[in-house]
Amino acid sequence: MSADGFNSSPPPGARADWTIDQDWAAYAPGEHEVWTTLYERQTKLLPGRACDAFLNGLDALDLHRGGIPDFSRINEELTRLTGWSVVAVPGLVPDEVFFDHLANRRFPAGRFIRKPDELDYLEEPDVFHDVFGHVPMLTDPTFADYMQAYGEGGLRALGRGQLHNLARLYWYTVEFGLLQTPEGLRIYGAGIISSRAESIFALDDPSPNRLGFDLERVMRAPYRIDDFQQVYFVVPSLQALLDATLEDFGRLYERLARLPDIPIEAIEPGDQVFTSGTQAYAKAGGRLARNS
Ligand code: HBI
Ligand code: FE
Repeated sequence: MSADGFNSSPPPGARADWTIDQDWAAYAPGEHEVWTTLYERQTKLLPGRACDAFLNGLDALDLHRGGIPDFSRINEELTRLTGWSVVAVPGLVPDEVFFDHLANRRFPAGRFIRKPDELDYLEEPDVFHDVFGHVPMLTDPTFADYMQAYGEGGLRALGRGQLHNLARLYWYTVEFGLLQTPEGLRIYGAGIISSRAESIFALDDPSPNRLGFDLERVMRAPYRIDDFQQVYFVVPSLQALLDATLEDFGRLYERLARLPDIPIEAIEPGDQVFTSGTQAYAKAGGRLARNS
């Protein structure tokens, strides 16, 4: 345990909590162009696909100024709305650092942006995935409370060695969650919203299952990090997401320890089924099939 209470020491140039200065003036014109290309692609596509909380957040934060946003400018409005702020980090940070930031209403966003030849897919979350994908939802008070509760839960889960269950909750909500609305299913998950192809696939493609959100069910579902999801979980409202964090996670983890994972493409008898998917995309080899 290092002096500041975290197990792993930060990379050179980063502070003890792994944050760095965004140094907005240091971005090259080409990096701002990548942001603008991605931003314009997604904002053409997302009306009618992204949920209202996301679209309202995009407007409230005025992200269309062109180019990579200056976090200090975003934070003036974001902090006024929900007390959240965006902090710059070099990339993925250790779990306990990540959860500590979320528990304190700080969203760690990668400072770097992908290269022009990586527009469609990248390994690690960059500033477009983090700030375009995640931050607009943090202007919604209910979702803002959910993300802080998730951070607090993450710190507790770390203490109990239960992180893998909680990582699935994050994955199937914050990253790849769908929301039920009177107009149909809408996206709130950042991993979908920041991806042109998955913004289409997640709502329109007959391949994936779309199932009703249930906390225990989600925590038993493995996930894919390298390709489109084979299942998406649908919440009836953002409030339902926040309400789920009020459950007694200790008893939930005890139940989960005795229950096997549910295969990623499976539909269980108790599932609320919005789409019983063909799994054709996954059967055809996924991303490889798409590019071939
Ligand atoms: N670090 N910067 C950053 N961004 C993430 O999304 C992130 C992370 N560290 C850990 C992590 N996510 C996951 O382990 C959690 O989502 C569970
Ligand atoms: Fe993310």
